[in-house]
Amino acid sequence: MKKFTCVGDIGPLDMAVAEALQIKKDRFTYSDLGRNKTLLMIFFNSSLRTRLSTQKAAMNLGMNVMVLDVNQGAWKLETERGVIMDGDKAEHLLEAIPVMGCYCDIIGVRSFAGLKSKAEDYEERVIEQFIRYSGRPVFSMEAATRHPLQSYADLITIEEYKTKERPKVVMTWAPHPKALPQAVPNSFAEWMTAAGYDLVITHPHGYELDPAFTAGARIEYNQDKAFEGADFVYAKNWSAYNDADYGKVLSTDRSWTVDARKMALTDNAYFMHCLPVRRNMIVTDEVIESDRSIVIPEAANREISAQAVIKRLLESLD
Ligand code: AN0
Ligand code: CP
Repeated sequence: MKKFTCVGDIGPLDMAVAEALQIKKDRFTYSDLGRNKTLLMIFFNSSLRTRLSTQKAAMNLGMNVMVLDVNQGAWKLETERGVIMDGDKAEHLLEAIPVMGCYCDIIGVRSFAGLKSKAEDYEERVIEQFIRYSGRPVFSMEAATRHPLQSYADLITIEEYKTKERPKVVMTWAPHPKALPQAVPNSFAEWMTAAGYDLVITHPHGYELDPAFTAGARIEYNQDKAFEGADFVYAKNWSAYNDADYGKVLSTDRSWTVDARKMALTDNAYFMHCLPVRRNMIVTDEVIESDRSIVIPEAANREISAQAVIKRLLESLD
């Protein structure tokens, strides 16, 4: 595997899950694989889980790790070609990327959607330039349109907790005060349909996602109806994807907050969220603290998905 940005990069999912569960049994089996190899993690945006779990995963593989927060301490980067750089940006991404590639063997990149231009976001300009110009295997730590390390961890978690071969998984939009990317829900839909689960997506009108990601899922605008018989409830906020409202917050309607009444409509579903979560906007205290909430084991699996991905990238090095 030379890059990891989407579900297609990881190959058959049953093998990816089996490999992850093997790693989870003994995460130090491959502690020599990354000897004298360096992982560079580049963050254009904040992170708690991705930062810590990915660093831990690389350390489990014996790697050295460097972390750069581009917006804290590095030069401000221009990303557009052709710009006269007479403003506050001192360096261009087109020099910065190959330079970063000189100092490491593998690069992880976090670069969220700007939510200003749909075309720019959905072309994945930043991570695609890293893939093209760094000379190194690159993996996504959440790019503009996908968060595959999260979805891989979500898949591992569902495989661990499911009691039916083909569980009903409900991804529900929930309110949030700020405009958030569609990366997590896009990616979740892509991975859950690839896994063959019964995926139902529920959201208010206007919050339709890119059909390229949701093909194979059922869309249900009535949240109560969607929750009926669910085995897993996956809550997430996202901003609008449609052309007219791209990147906007169309609703903060708290009748969409996941609460105990709604969870009672399910088949005793587990509650999931990628975190960070805003309590009593996305989900009530009661639900996230309940014994059906698996948000912490879900976050713990981020170390496992990252390790499985970095292991494959290390195995592909010349
Ligand atoms: C980000 C998002 O929604 O994409 C990161 C989630 C892992 N969330 C926030 O910015 C709150
Ligand atoms: N779930 C997730 O990616 O969390 P962070 O933004 O804290 O890395």
